[in-house]
Amino acid sequence: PKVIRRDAYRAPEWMVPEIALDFDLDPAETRVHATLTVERNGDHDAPLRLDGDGLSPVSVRVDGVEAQGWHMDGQTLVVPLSGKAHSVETEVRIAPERNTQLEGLYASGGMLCTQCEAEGFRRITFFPDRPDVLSKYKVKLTAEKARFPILLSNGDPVGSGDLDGGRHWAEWHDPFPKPSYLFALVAGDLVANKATFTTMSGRDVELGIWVRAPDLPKTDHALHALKLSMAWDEKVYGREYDLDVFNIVAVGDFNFGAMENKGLNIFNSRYILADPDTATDWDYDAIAAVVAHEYFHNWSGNRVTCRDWFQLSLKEGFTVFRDQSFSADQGSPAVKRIEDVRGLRASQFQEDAGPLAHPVRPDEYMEISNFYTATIYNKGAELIRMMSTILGPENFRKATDLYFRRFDGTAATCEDFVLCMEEASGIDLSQFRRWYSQAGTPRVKARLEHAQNGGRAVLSLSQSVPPTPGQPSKEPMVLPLKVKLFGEKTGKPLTSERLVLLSDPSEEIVFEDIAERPVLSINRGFSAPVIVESDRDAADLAFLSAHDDDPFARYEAMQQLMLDTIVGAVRSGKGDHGAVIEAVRNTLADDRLDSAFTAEAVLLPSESFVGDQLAVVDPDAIFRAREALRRDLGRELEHEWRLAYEAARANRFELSPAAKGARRLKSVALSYIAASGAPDAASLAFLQFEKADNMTDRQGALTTLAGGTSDKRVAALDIFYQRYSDNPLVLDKWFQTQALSARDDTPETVEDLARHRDFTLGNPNRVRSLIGAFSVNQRAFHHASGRGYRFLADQLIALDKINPQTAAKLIPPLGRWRRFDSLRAEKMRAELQRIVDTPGLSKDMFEQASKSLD
Ligand code: BAL
Ligand code: ZN
Repeated sequence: PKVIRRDAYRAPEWMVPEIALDFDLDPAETRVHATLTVERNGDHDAPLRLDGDGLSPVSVRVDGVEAQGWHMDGQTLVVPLSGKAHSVETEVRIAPERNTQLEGLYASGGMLCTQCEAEGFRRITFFPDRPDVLSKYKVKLTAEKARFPILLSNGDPVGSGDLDGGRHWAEWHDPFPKPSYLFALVAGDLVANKATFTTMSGRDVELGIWVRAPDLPKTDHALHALKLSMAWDEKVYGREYDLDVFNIVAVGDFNFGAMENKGLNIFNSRYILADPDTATDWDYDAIAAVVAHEYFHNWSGNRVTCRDWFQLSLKEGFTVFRDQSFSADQGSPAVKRIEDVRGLRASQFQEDAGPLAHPVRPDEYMEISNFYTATIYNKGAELIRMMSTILGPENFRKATDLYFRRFDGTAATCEDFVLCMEEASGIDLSQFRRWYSQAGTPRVKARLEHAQNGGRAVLSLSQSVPPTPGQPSKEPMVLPLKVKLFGEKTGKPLTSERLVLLSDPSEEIVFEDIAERPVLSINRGFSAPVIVESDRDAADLAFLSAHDDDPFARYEAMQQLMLDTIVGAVRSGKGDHGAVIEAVRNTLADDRLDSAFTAEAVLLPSESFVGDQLAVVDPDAIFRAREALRRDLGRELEHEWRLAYEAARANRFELSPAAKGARRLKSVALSYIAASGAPDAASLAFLQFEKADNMTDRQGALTTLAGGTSDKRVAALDIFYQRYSDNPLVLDKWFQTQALSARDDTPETVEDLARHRDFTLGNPNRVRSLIGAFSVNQRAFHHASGRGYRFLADQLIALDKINPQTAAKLIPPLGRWRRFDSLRAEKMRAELQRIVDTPGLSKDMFEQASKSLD
């Protein structure tokens, strides 16, 4: 496959200021008639080249007459044109019901819908399918009225009517020029939960969340989140919504979480539908975050879009930062930061340390779908966060105002964004730009020395960035590190918080008048996405876990203490658990902490995060060491866990942050009671499972039972299955809970589940819930026999024929072979090789699997 390079960017040869699309919709055969107004861009005599994918033109007309001399160059339609501007018409036929890739126009659950980002529009009609070609769209949809009574597209509705033969039509105009990846249509038998939002300038916007009729009662939360997002973006960024309508449609089969099409967002139903019986608190929060994310794209992505796909983080990193800030403002900022950092470490740090590492602004790709990664999204968001930290809130707002003003209606670059940050603040970000070009997670070594008599403390910092594919050596970065010192004896702060901008390979920071032995709190709030290696011992970490006044740093100290303890046990074969037990005891006893924070703070680092600290991952030794600590925490603090459990149990169900925190702590406490081996643990879990009046409690109990050996496990799984067998989103939880189980027989169970009548490779959520979950279950997936690797490869080879985009996203666990012993590594490589050697492999899979072999 061809490699596309960032430095090969050329401006489009032809612009398309306007397009009219006429769809005669039918699942078996849809006719698409497109009329493009094209204008030559610059002084050249190149023909018009229109991207297509699987299309062949039924007709091509130029300025109203049958075109002469057009031809196909591979998938591209080439039309010779002589003048500066023309009208070009094409007609194609497509078959939505046969589209299993879920890119372009496809059928899902009886409706027709689209997904065009990144390059799906070319599967619908011939077009210069690149984000820097912006057009005004007029869209006419015609379909059978009984099957598709609702016809939606981007922009505002301008007309509709009935036709002979039971068909009807609707027309939509979008006055805002947009790239083709933001095009959308939906035709279906849908109902809407509607509301009106009045914008800050007093315009009324009609909001609609469209779903199938039985799902209507599950849409209030998403609608509420949408209103909150619209108000938040006005208040925090001064951004107002710009059309008369804003529609969201939920579909069951979807590759992404959701899609920000202008005025017509299309969502994976898991990020819309919620009620207490079927959605967990985590689901509720994720729905609000994704609704906010897609809504915020209206400015960061749609009004200002990307010049080319190498700039993807311009819209995704910024929009993730915006949705993270929104969620932080809705509940506990500290807990939100903890969750985001945990996610970053689990996915992005691993990506940055492996064969698929790439910069936030990549230099090349084969298949752009493979670059919707944690690096583009989550590390991209960290870059925006660091710039906002360096600039401060006022300058950051000035800079985003400037960015939106200057680039409104255009396709911009990451460089344009950074230039606005510099211009608005007067701060030079030359060196900071390396964050965009250098892959790899920077490491910081920190050593604090204190001259006991002189009262001076010296913090020595040094940084390095590891080599990554194609980037053997790195330049030093700018690392904004928030630092503070605490007195070991008094437990009080000895300094105020200082923002250190580490930009040299090594630097010394001096603190004067430090009267007692200081303990270092560093990278507070996770101010830089780096790995800190410090010489703080268990006593220092336990101290910080109790005394630091930054909740994130407190959590971080506890995590480091736990991590050091487990890693020590893996290395030596025996664990010294005393310090962790005492630190957890103190945290549980601290009634100033909110329950959600406590629940996070007492959770052990994941097996895979422990693995990331070791030169060679030994999944069985890690599992044993972590389980031994869990058991001891359970036993030694059994009384405390039971108290916490009972206190949390007293809460009534509601969706307030306090009640959600209580439920989170309740499930964590239950899992520790079970880990203690207490004889009544399974009955306690089963009772919670049976009596639960909400999915959070029910799934929390099910998770505990599913990981154990009690005979209640099978009963609970059966009851759960029977109760929810007609609800695909809840059935996903049933598959996922088993795929993540710590039981010895998980590999066999997962193989059986892949043959279950409710398992299908046709639905991406179902695939992720079983195959995706299993492949991150470290001990089960890395079973020494290699059966986990074989299973994954078999499934992905089959899935590639149906949905290559979703299949390719599941390759990374196999690409971690370098981190394992030679026997496992050999087996992992053999499976990757088998994938690469598969005849007819997609470009998506080829890129991911072949790079993973290197
Ligand atoms: N743009 C693809 C889905 C999302 O990031 O919102
Ligand atoms: Zn996005």
